[in-house]
Amino acid sequence: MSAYETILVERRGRVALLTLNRPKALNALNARLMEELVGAAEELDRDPDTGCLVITGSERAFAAGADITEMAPRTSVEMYLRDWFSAWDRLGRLRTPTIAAVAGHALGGGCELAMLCDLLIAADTARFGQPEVKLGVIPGIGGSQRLTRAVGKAKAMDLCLTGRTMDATEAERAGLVSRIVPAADLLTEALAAAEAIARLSAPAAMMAKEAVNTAFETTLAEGVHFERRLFHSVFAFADQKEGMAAFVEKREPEFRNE
Ligand code: CO8
Repeated sequence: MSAYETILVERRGRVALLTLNRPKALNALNARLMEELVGAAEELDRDPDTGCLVITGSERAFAAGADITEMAPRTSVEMYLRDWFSAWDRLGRLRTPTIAAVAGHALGGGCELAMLCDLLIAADTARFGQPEVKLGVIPGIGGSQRLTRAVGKAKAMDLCLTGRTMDATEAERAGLVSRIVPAADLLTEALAAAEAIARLSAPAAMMAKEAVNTAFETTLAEGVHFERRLFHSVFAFADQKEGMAAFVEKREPEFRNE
């Protein structure tokens, strides 16, 4: 994999760890970082040896938002013509399960990046918010939509209109965060979760992800129908036979992703 300026990429077996690496700017998301992170994630996603991606930042900040210095002089027409920041949508289309491991600030685009991941594991130091309104703008990477789906209108309005932040406990209670762990254990816990996911049958894990994501895009009846059809199709996989045989034989399954 090529060398990057704004991220670090590390392989740990079937798990890939992507670390945002602009510590002096609290991992502010500039265009370079967006291109590198999305490009690296897509490359890993295409690799059948990748079973799970973990995206993390530093102890102080997961990411303090889009890079305000870079964004400030932009014009509306320039942003429209370049479809500014639409590359982030590609992260939401990855098929490999993704985990955001969040410590410190996850603000604006940082909160939106975390919400683009499938699981959000938060350190007890994490703080989430959509403070764009304080800068005279609004969320632009899906914050108003994904936050509202995650925590409901009452809290989403509160965060988007006041710009206040929520701590990890409030975020977990509200449904934004999957798990809270002590800050010192964040990476260990996130990597352990990633390794557990990466040991599963990859097609089954991908289908589970697809089924859950479909819940956000469709009616209940259509979603249940889609899930049922996926469920039926899973019985064509050798991994289904292996998984159930292993249960009956009281041993660990050996999935071959087929
Ligand atoms: N952009 C650029 N630089 C930043 C950012 C940022 N978002 N956040 C922090 N930095 C820089 C600071 O300028 C500072 O740099 P320097 O040392 O050179 O002065 C350095 O990081 C450290 O920051 P602070 O000194 O401010 O650290 P504090 O611990 O005092 O405060 C905070 C930390 C509270 C996180 C504070 O830095 C802050 O409020 N940051 C901005 C948070 C914010 O408003 N985020 C939202 C940005 S807008 C956005 O994300 C919109 C996304 C959608 C765009 C879609 C377009 C189509």
